[in-house]
Amino acid sequence: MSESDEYTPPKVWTWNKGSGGRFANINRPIAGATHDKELPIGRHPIQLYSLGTPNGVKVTVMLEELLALGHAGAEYDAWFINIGSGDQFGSDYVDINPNSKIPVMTDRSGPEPIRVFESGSILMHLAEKFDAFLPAQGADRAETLNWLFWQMGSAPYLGGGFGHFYAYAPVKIEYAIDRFAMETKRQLDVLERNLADREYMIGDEYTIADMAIWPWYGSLAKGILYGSAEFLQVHEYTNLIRWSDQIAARPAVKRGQMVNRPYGQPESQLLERHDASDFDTLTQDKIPEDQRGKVDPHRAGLKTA
Ligand SMILES: N[C@@H](CCC(=O)N[C@@H](CS)C(=O)NCC(=O)O)C(=O)O
Repeated sequence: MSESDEYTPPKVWTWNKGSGGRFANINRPIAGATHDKELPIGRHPIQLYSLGTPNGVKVTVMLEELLALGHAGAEYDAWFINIGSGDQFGSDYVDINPNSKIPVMTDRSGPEPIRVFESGSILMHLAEKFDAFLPAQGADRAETLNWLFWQMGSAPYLGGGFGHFYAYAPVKIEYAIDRFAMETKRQLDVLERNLADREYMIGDEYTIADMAIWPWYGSLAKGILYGSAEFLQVHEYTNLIRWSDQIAARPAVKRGQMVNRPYGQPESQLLERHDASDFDTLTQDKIPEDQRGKVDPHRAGLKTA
């Protein structure tokens, strides 16, 4: 197929399994489980099943920030979900997230486990549970939720729109890249203007809005996403870059980014996190070479905490 090929949609859409492109093997037009699979449950009140993508990082950053504040109830087990091999379609997984996406969390601190899916919902659940990073009332609370929901509604245009057509689609379609590059630059400018006279998204206070926006737009502004720095001229968004650097420097953010991360430098990858000490002892550079990348060291019996 080339861009100049005419495409006339048939009367009824049918599933073309060989459509190509990254992720084509996991995309399906139906929901639900494809196989029976139990999910492991660890010893902590919070069980997270995730992967170190921008949507996953929002939650691990929040949990690390809560722990840094001294909230022991935010101790968590972070289990590695390989979306490339379809873990999100296992039966237990679909029971807690019928949408089959990472991240998903169960809060097992009460009499019955509570399932929480959608990263924005997870951030709100944790913020309300620990009364942290979400102002309790008034204009600041409204402003935090404004930006939190802005992120949830905007990032699909960045990831599913721009990122997909610029970096992952099997053909480069000018119309699609142009449309989503325009929208992405508009969104970057929305953030740039907001951060011109605010330290964080809502003002002086660091909130779940920053945690939701940073993994997507902070990375984009730093040229980390989709190899698109020059194409989008991201260096022009100087307020956004200042904010992005400021957040990246937080110790909890550094830790949160490492969790469930299967790429990057070996010392930045902690495939699963079950204990605070794992950051020092179980990153991929610290485990035997024949175990790296294949299994989590906990599951391999290298650590039993
Ligand atoms: N709106 C969802 C989006 C989650 C999402 O798109 N997750 C992606 C990874 S970043 C995923 O699990 N993809 C697997 C799939 O599409 O099968 C959220 O914020 O939690």
